[in-house]
Amino acid sequence: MYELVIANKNYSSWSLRPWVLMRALDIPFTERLIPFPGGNSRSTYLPFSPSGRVPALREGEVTVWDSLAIVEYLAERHVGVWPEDGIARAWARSACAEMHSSFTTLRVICTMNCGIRVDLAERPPQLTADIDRLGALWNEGLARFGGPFLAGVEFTAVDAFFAPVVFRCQTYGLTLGGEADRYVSRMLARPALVQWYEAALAETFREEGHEDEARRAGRWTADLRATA
Ligand SMILES: N[C@@H](CCC(=O)N[C@@H](CS)C(=O)NCC(=O)O)C(=O)O
Repeated sequence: MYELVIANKNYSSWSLRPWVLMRALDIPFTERLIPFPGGNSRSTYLPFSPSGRVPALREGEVTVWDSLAIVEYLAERHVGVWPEDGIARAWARSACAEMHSSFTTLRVICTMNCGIRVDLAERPPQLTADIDRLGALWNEGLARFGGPFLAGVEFTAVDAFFAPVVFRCQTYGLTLGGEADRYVSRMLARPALVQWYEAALAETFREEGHEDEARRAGRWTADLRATA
């Protein structure tokens, strides 16, 4: 049985990726959620992950860290992680790698915080550029492979990789244009995302670093999270 080590569902975008993929594909695992301790969290996660970061997937003697490595590990063991069609698979892998290495401004300004709604204070050109690129990428995948998911009819790793961005669209009211906006609505209704979201809203622990980042982003118009 796999054990997936993750952090707070409200904040941890990297944890969400393998979690939502495994849920969507019905891959059984036990979840070990270790909330961000505040300050330097590396020592908290080091017993579970050599990088001191989560997510980490553990199976017997094997530990796999980093969301992309986890996805590839799962792809060697389960069907459906990547699209069956070779062209869609190449596109999906490229889009995942782009998400992994780019969209820095989006990640920094619009940190994942599932349970709040924010009016962005400003939209610097680099944020607009990231949002435009996102819209172009999603609209390309949806048009080329026919939807309803980014690389075709099935939910695959590329949808899991962009699931944190779907929550960011909801939190910060980002619109991407065209079919991409309908994709956001479809994704938010998927059972695996609904499960994650409900658990995120139910969390009562807060971590000041993440809260500060979200305060810097703009004016909060709602905080839907449970209070202790
Ligand atoms: N590239 C890594 C990033 C992992 C990452 O940064 N995780 C955050 C949680 S969302 C973390 O563990 N932060 C703790 C720290 O950096 O001290 C991945 O894809 O898994």
